[in-house]
Amino acid sequence: MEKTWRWFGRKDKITLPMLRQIGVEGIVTALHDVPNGEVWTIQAIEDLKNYIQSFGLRWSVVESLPVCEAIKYAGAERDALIENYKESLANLGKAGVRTVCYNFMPVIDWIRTDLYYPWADGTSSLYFDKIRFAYFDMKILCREDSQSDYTQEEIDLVDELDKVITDKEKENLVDTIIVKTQGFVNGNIKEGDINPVAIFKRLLKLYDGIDRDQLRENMRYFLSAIMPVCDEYGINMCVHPDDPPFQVLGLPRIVTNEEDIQWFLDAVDNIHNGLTFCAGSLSAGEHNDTRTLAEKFAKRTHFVHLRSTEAMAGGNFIESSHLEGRGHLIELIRIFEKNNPGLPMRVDHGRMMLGDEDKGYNAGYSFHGRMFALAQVDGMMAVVNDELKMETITNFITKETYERTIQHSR
Ligand code: DNO
Repeated sequence: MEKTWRWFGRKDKITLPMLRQIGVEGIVTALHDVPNGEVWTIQAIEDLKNYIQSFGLRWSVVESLPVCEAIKYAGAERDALIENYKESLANLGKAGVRTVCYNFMPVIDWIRTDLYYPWADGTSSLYFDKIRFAYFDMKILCREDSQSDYTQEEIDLVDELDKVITDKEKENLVDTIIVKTQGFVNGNIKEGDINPVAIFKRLLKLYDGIDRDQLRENMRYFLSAIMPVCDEYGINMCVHPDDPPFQVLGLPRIVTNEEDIQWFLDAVDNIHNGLTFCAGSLSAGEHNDTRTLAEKFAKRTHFVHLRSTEAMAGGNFIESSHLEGRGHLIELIRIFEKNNPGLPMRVDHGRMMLGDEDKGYNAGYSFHGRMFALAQVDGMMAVVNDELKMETITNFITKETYERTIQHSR
């Protein structure tokens, strides 16, 4: 697999020369300064590509070319936005950047309730606590009918929490769920926005009456419209699974499990319509086994995120070590290297460690933690590639011996 790294552009404190030193080969990035929905010009793309190349690296994957909300909920501006999207894709194609990651999650991208969940060894990682999330939904957003999404036991726990939670904790919850984890990925809400909860509620309203079937149709519409450009320029689109992979806040989520993945692959049956296999997102749902999904969808996977999670009691999950948890990363590398070798892969989030905490990195995107994870994954890849080499040699020897035996017996 190609070792790639998510880099947030020239302003990223983790610089390209640093990445060269730790063995990164390809860069995963986006034109972060271009507002969502606007065309990525060929000049801006070429500029960034050349900058990356001047450090001996290549721009391997775009993450993300964001899909505007109006495309997802089929607003009046949908066709105009799709035209812009196609133009950006064509420009990327002309510049030779041909793997494009995006997501089709309404309003909210990935969700965590805690950015610094402590481990006994002094490091920390990202965490999702179902009751705190339900608290945000029921007591902060005060979403109509939210109660019907939770069990009586969960509702009671939310009421208990309400008695002890501090204002600071409530503020942190809002900041974590809809600002810190979102600002740098989807542009809906940014750091510094006044009253993010009100903005968020307005966004939720846009999806009134849109269920899973309708969202699926909107995804089919979008993919069908862009496929001709992808065919022309050889662009591989790869949708990121919903993180976590279940329904939230009354919004439809449509990339959560095997059936969902099969649906969108069949809906637009074109090799350029593919998947970002995010082991972390998929493994956060107990209904998913990453190994089965990888076996099934390896050929339509264009990009891999290697990260693991540990599902815990009550619907909580934690981002675990890359060597452990429900991600089964060693086995995934084996499956991908056998069935679709050489895919770009990036270690996804890493733990906060050794001073990462004070650097102001984007949530999840620490330096030491990700470097540590990359070293672990590098080791896993070396072992798998060795195994595969041995397998080829053994097959060759067996075949030779077999043929010689046959010849002798003739
Ligand atoms: C979170 C990321 C996601 C991902 C987008 C792709 O860390 O994995 O935000 O970049 O969903 O569009």
